[in-house]
Amino acid sequence: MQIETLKLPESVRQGFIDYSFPLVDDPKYDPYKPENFAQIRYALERKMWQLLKNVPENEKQEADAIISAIEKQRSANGDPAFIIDHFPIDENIPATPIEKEKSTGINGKGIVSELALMAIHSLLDREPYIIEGLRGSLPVNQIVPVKGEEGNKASSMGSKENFAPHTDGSPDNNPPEYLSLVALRNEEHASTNLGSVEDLLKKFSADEIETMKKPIFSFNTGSAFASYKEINNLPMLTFNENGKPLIRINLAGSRTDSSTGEGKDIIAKLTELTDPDKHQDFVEKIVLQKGQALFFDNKRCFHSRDAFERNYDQANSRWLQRIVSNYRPDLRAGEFPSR
Ligand SMILES: O=C(O)CCC(=O)C(=O)O
Ligand SMILES: [Fe+2]
Repeated sequence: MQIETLKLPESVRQGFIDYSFPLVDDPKYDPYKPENFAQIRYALERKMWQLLKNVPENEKQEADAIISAIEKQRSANGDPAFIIDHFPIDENIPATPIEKEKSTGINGKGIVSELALMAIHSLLDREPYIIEGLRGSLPVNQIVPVKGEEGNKASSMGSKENFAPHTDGSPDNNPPEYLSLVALRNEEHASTNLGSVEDLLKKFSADEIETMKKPIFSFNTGSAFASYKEINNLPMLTFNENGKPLIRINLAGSRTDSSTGEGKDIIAKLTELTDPDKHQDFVEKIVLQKGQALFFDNKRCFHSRDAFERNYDQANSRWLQRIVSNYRPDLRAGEFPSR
């Protein structure tokens, strides 16, 4: 898979920060209050677009590359991932939160990187949403290595162990379609690994692919969720309207299981092929640097994170922020939000 890295023009980065800061700096304004959430997303999306369309001549090429990547990503047909470099992030990054729930940004209300993630998802025609019960039920999740969770292989709170390959929301009725991660800090150089399902399927026979399409798989949550959830009798492989393969998987422990032997064999083969330590050529190792944001189709890719040693000083520990989103429903066409 090709993962393009595109630079956000400086005038867009700075313009977005200048626009957002008065907003988040107002202690009375909570962007994540439900009635504000939709409104602010719309305002941020418009601002980002306006900035991209009005760059000075010397930044036109950079801006056009971003606009073209955004347009390609709107239909789930082209490359399933891209990286935006020079992403708007807070100038003074606060200490990495100890707790998984809340960022300690401006007034505890979130910081500019969170708002920029929302703006880009909206431009991609996706609506960020809140995963109820996960990490304080906030739209932006703080991905930090949590003390006491070092050995957790099934959660982004872990560190010392590889975080197993997965798609987000595997036990959900409607797993997120799109996902992004922005790095505020990654001094530990922990790698996020991304592979495309299209490339992965080349390693499977036609019979094995048929097995993946059978409703013989079950998926359950791990410890990150407030309450246990499972979903049964589903295929792990489906296809979108462009014929692109979509997967639902979580290879940590028994978070994906099957009622049949052939299903179990598939899970074993997937575990083997996607092992983060095996460095397969179809898996990209991405060490997100401060100010880089990775955007990808959650179902057209699987992702994992390599083991790393958390900074002893928690204040400087790795800190990513994540948003998930689904296609924006077309209300006029009678579509209703799936969540
Ligand atoms: O920490 C990482 O690089 C990946 C985290 C992850 O899988 C997630 O937040 O969904
Ligand atoms: Fe994930």
